[in-house]
Amino acid sequence: MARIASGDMKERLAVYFIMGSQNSERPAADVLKEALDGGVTLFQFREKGQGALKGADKEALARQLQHLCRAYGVPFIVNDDVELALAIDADGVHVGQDDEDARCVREKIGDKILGVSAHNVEEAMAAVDAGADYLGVGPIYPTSSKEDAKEAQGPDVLRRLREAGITIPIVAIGGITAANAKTVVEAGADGVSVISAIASAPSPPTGAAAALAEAVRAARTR
Ligand code: TZP
Ligand code: MG
Repeated sequence: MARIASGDMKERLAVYFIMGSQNSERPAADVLKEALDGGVTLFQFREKGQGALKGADKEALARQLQHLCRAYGVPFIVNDDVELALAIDADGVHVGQDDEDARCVREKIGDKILGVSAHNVEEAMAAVDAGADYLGVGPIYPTSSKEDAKEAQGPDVLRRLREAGITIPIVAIGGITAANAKTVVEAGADGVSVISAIASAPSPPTGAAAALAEAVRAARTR
């Protein structure tokens, strides 16, 4: 297997849904299936925070959600947990600045997808050097889905990264909705990454996912 091509990665980032069992009162598999029906293009299993599953329970849920993603042909990315990603043969790993060093993760995962969170030009350049396939940039807007989230930066951070010559795929994160998706794509993001816009949408979240997909599609063709 070769590394994912940049153009394919950009396509995949259109609607990047992130979720763990802590993000919904409903079964995660139900929420994910309905979101996939709406057009989610990439999924990240992020099991962390209060009430998050651990050990065998975490792995069992990961396998269940991975199975669903496979049925839809949607890549399955694991947040932080390289060992879990390797154990279940996930499609990739996403790490933040405080997690395992991106270069070490790249060595361990070979050609799997590597996503790295970046908040500024310096972090973005280091992530590119370390072998990231995409950058997660945010929070763009205020968010209540991440306990230790930094201050919201606004869409200008995306513009600054592009102006500094960062050309790799970028997904915007933090407080993104169908209403502001156009703004972040126009500022330089290839797609949007969301937790609450889908996980906390009225049930079923199929329409919420479809609205995000439509907003990104429309913004890209402008
Ligand atoms: N990283 C930066 S903001 C964030 C993460 C994981 C949470 C995004 O959640 P929401 O609900 O889409 O604002
Ligand atoms: Mg992390």
